[in-house]
Amino acid sequence: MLDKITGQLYKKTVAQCSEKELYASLIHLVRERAGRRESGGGKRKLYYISAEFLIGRLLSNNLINLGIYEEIKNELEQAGKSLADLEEMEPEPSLGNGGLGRLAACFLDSVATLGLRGDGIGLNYHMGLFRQVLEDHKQRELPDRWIGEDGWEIRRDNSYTVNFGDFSVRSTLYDIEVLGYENRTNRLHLFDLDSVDDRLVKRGISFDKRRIQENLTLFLYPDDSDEEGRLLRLYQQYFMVSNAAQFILEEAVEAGCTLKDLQEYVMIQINDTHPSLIIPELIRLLTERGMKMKEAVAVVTKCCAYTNHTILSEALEKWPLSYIKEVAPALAPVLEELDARVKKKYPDSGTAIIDMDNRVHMAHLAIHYCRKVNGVARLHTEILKEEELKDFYRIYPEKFTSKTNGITFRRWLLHCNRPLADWIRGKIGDRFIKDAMELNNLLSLAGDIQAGEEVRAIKRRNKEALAEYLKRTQKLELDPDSVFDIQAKRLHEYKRQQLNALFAIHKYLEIRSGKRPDIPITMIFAAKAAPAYTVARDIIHLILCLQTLIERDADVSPWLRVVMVENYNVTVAEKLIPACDISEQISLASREASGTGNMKFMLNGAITLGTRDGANVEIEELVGADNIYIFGEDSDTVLERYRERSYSPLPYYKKNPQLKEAVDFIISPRLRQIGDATALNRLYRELVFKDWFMTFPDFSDYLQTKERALRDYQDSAGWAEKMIINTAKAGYFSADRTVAEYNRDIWHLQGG
Ligand code: 26Q
Repeated sequence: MLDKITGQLYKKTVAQCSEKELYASLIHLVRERAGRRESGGGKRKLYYISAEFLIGRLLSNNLINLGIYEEIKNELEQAGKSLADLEEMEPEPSLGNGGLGRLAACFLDSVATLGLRGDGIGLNYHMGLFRQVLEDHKQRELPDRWIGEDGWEIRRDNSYTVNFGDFSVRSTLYDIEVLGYENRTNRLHLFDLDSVDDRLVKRGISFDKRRIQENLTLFLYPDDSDEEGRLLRLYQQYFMVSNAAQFILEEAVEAGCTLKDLQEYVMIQINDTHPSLIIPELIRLLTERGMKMKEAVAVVTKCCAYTNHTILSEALEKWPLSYIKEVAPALAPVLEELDARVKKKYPDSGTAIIDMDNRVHMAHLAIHYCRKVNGVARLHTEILKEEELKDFYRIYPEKFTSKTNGITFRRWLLHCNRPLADWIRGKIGDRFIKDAMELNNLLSLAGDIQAGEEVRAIKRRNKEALAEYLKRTQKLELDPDSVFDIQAKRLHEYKRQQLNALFAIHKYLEIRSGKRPDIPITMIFAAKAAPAYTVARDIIHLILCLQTLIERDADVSPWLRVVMVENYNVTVAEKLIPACDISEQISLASREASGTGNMKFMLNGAITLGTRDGANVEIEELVGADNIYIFGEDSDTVLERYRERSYSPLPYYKKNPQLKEAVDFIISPRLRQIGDATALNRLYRELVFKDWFMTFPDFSDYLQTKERALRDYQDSAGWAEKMIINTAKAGYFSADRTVAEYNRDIWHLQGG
């Protein structure tokens, strides 16, 4: 099959082609086949608009979704070539920070797989999230250029004008085809600016933030914590929504829409508030075309829905009205009008769009002027309704709905863990690929000795593969005979990598004092910190110092290893997740909206060690208390503490000698010899005097629960039973289920 393409393109057989030629031929082949699958579906179309699409590498997934993976792999093998080598050539498009961006990518896969008409709309960042290098026990950031000559992007003819306050720009559209599993092909539309200049990037990832016409789509914005560059981010947002609005109206009108009936043609899902300016922008365009304000507002409200991904107030976007007047002056009167309508109807200032300090609350805008608002897990939605957004819930109870996140099993099982996928196929057939609830049929194998040995053998092979990969790419040495305990996610205080690091210190001191664990433990961390987020950088520093300390300690290192894997991204996740025994999901209860890594680990047979937070709550319900390790205070207690502002870490520190010993070790001479005393001191003080995410109250329970997990791990048959139950119960977390629910309750698209 590939021979035909290489013949056409290069007049060569597969065996004669270079890797570069084969890679280009595969892209060609995929495109040819993808293009044949676009028909079907009803009149209404979904536009999933998001500042991030963390799509990851596409080659293998596209081959899987076309159903030709095995065939191509064999054809290459017969010609003496390896598909794995070609996969490694593909640069990863890291067009997202973490969960929110990856969710958008999983949803695109599921929308196409369910045969629904739905495209993504975002920005064509020339550099995705920075590449992380770990040096001198610190994170350094490098630019990550991913666009090359042979890629998946197709340049389109669409081009629009975007008017900013002081100048105008023209856009260019690039498309990436999104192939559903044995179903339709949709598109990811990424808008770019022709005048972008890559040469603006100086040392690392720094660049002149004021030269908007040259830098607008240069970078994915990596910070959710610093003030600098906020204006640039607003320029990016307006560029995205202005293009999106023009594009959507153009497509609708072409399909026969009269604008008054826009909701019959268009459904827009707004991924967090980042694209929420599409609401006033669409209203503006409709009134420009002669529609009355009142009607335009009603029409647009019917077309839009908003997903909230966070309850952290610092992550809720508020823009000074003056910024909006500078960046998108045409939107200011529309926002003022929308705000006036709200204030007239609901005088309570807590629900205003523009507050007393003239800041525009993007979430408030989205809630008032969308038909639906959803949280991303049950607990998260409950907290929104009862706490964070309670004033809005009172006004619009019918708008609120919960949509527990999901993941695509094509990437997070079939592609990343072929041995397990094949094993499942052998046991229950392959219907689970399209109907994930079929995995439940594995339950009859839980407790089966033979089946247990088989899944353990697969896990063992995956651990070896990870060890081999990390040795080859990062010179890290891992012992596959040890238990792999993994925490892989963005670095954030609320996710509490620091709690896990305190465990590492505790364990280290225990081993030093002569108490060896029954089985060696490998603690694996993988995380990027926002460049401006000092505490997060300090936590990385601590972990790297511990890594070195233990590496150099011949008494401890046979029993405990701490490793920080460099440059965590989708590609690395695909290697880590199948090799995990214990999945760390230890956020402070109430802070993690859902988590999706937790689902990926569970699906791949890891057992969760976690708090009752986000989707962990739903995991616990599904697998039962025997098949998950839950610890720590619950969200009600935590929320109460926040309300009372009563929390102080000091009493815990003083009362608990094990905790004090671990925390004090951060500033011990042994660590300061390895690391940077300023950073270690700062972290120590942060914990002892603030501990904003309440690690100290959970420390003891965490310790005990983790020890229990480590003990249970040694009962191999019992552990294998838990593994099978976790995989069997993961079906609920298929993004196909999530997307089907969005469609049932929000989008109402016709299936293709
Ligand atoms: C905001 C303002 C200025 C600059 C940046 C930002 C910004 C950027 C990215 C704010 C938030 C994000 C990303 C948020 C995110 O990834 N949230 C995660 O979403 C997942 C999918 O729903 C959930 O599973 C996670 O629990 C949630 O943390």
